[in-house]
Amino acid sequence: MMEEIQSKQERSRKFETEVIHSGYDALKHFGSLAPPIFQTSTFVFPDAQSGERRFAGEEEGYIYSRLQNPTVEMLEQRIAALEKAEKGLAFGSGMAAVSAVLMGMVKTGDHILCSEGVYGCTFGLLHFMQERFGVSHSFQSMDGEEQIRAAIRPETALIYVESPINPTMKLVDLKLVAEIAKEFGIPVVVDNTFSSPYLQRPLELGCDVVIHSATKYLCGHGDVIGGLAAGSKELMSHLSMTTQKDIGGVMSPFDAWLLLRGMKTLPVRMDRHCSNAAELAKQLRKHPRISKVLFPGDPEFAQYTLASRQMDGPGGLISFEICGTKEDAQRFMNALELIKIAVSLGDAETLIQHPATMTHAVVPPEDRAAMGISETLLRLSVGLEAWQDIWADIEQALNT
Ligand code: 4LM
Repeated sequence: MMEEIQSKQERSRKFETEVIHSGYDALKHFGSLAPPIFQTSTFVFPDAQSGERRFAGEEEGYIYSRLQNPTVEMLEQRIAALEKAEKGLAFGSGMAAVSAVLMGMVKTGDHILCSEGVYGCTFGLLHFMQERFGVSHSFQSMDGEEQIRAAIRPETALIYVESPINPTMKLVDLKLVAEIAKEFGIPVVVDNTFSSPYLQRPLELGCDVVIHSATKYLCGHGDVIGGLAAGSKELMSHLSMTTQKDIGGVMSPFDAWLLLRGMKTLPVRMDRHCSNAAELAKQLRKHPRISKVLFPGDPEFAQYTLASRQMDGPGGLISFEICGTKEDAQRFMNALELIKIAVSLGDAETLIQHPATMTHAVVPPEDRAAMGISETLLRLSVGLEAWQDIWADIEQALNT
């Protein structure tokens, strides 16, 4: 136990340094402490032959910002360092990253095995791929070895999981899934948005690709829509030359710069998100008008042992059910004063949303029920304010 704590501390010390310095060398940029924003669409070739060689991949050098941009590359190198990957890729949104990875890794006739739930737009994309491109999928709780094995079909080409799952907070044992997938030669893709690499690094557990909606904790300030993916050099290069380049959902240099800036404070922000959420979960659990609390840091959480082993902290998201009906849940939201009603998560401001009518409204009611999303479930993205103020707001709204 002591060794485990020590190694967690060492890892986070290194992480705290890397998140500030990786991907950028000031002395290569006139000593500018802040990274320059290369706000350009295209790059000038010294002569026609050089242009020809660059297009043929025979000469190093930039061509066009949909293919590569120096500021965006700094961010790609940073996420690779943090996720312990060989190579990172940046996209214009989390969904651009999800779609580029999925479309780049499967083909017609393949099957994608998914965790018991996924973000609503990922659900929509999976259905679109099924209807238009003949790529099937199934959702599966992955609680045990036998369950995972039984869900793998001959045509399963990819395993796609969120952990924790949005918004039910259920966890997937990433090491177990990766071990079984290896036996079958199936790659495992993990959407690591809810944890951020500060709390969970799926590649270290044997998974193959990590995806982030960088819009969330990595940005941390609610002012960027962005996505990231990281994995082996071979796979990321394949994606970069196919679905990233040709579908073209790339990130702008300015958004990459905002992310490079926001990410520097990820560890300090995340520690505060985690401690605030832990205090609030305790209060919510005690309140008579709350019927269920879903928070990986709660000792009564069904997968508390797995959370303690797999994650370096519980994260800043709490889902809870309030007693009553959907209308009661909406009345409670409307009575909040400090907490903002908004989708998204990981910002300084505490946000609340109603998954059944917001992030997961596109999911049909029966699928929502199977995922564990009820009409009274609310998702709280705990911000960086004083937790006592957040609790006071929740308490007054519950009493209204
Ligand atoms: C939300 N989520 O939950 P972009 N993966 C996960 C996500 O939660 C999201 C995305 C991908 C929410 C947005 C409104 C686990 C988004 C998609 O929004 O495309 O950056 O990420 O509130």
